[in-house]
Amino acid sequence: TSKIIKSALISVFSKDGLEPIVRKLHEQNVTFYSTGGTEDFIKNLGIPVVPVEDVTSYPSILGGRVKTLHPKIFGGILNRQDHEGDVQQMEEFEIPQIDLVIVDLYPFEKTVASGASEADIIEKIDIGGISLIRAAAKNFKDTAIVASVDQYADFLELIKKQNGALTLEDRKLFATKAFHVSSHYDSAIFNYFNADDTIYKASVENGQVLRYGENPHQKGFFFGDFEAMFHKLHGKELSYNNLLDVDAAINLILEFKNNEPTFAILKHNNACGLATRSTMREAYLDALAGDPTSAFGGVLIANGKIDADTAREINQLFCEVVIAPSYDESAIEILSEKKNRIILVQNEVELPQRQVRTCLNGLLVQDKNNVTDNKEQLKTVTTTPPSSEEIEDLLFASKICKNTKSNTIVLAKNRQLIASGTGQTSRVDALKQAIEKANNFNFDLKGAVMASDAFFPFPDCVEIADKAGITAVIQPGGSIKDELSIDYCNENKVAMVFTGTRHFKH
Ligand code: 93A
Repeated sequence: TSKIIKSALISVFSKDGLEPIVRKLHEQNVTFYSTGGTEDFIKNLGIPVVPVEDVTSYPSILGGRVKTLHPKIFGGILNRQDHEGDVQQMEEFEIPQIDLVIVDLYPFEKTVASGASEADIIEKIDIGGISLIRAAAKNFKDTAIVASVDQYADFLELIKKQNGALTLEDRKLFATKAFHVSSHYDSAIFNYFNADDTIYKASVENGQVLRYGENPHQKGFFFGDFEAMFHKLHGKELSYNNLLDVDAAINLILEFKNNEPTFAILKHNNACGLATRSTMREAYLDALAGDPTSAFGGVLIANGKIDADTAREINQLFCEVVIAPSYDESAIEILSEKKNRIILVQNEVELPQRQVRTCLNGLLVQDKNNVTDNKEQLKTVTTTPPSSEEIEDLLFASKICKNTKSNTIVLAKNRQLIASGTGQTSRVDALKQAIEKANNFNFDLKGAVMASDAFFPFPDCVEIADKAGITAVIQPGGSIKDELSIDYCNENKVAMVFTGTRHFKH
């Protein structure tokens, strides 16, 4: 798969750094083909070069707009050397083999940035160069591509190291970089043409428009296939905030996919109620009991079928959205009594494994947090171990914690979310908020468990929790002051387990 380079087409805007490449390739008797300015540059090095015009028998026309766009050039780049027919046609049409293409495109972005006129900018849309790049990259099995001045140095080092030869892996890597160059280049052209948001506005006409964004003065759009994920049985159009809540809800309930009936109520993307019970009705009622105040206007989700009994209970609550994998016919009838209530059937659809959000003038991309804490992973760090009921509650709490905005503390007992502190700037504040909420709704925290999305830098949290009646704690561990929290727990017979996995969510 390693191939020595014998011929090269070079057509570059930036000649900086080209000379040592040309000299190195010349040492191994490479035949050069080239365009106007680049050809002059090579000739001036005293190295022989064939003008593309000699290959095409065509001059550069239309002021240089058409110089390399010719079957004899593209044939030389795109032919497959293991295809009998290709080899024959190469001979038949006297097409020269081109093993390597070096291109550096017209500087489109720089020209835009310089404030040049539209005519000048349009002239800097490279057509031949981008085609050469795409052709060579497509045919990486036989042809090598260097697609930017930024790659000259790496390429030179490689051919020096490998005596003028490239492996298939090398060629594929350069092809990958080439498509990166070409896609970036086309995006820049698109952004220039779309400067007044023509396409953004066109999507309004395409019906992906939302009533508004997060607030009524913000425009909002959804780009995705909602219908593939959900079947809407009833209710008004989903808003931007509804969609965010639905996203949070399905990710949260996924943690309880194969559990007994589990019901969750969300507000502002966080769970304000969640319970696992032997029937869906009980699960709903105990989720609601977690925070009946916040549940008003919330998004509801069940991990299993919603029956008529559950629907009757839900019907007493004002809620925006109800989601479940299925419903009894009578449950749909009951839930549909409220005109605006959105009822969704959730289909089994894979969720994206990457998460994207804008950041500064670009994007942040990350893998989805697919780790769910499990029993095997827990490390008891205290002399008092958690009971088996506590272990179950700890894992239950940690699933909610993972799906709640940081900093978060989740308090749970008997597979019921009792209270959480969400999105706080300090962990102590999150804990205090959770305890206060639990007290407001008359929960007895004696024997409750606490989950934290990240480690405790000080022993203050375990102390406050202990004094509130909490008997077991789950947290990632890993603070340099872990020992202080562990010591406190040992002295006060609190059980603590480490997971080793942090669950920030911002
Ligand atoms: O105007 S083009 O789009 N038409 C072409 O056929 C063509 N072929 C190569 N521009 C074309 N190129 C570009 O010319 C290359 O991408 C490179 O940026 C430049 C090199 O021109 P010269 O060798 O004359 O300096």
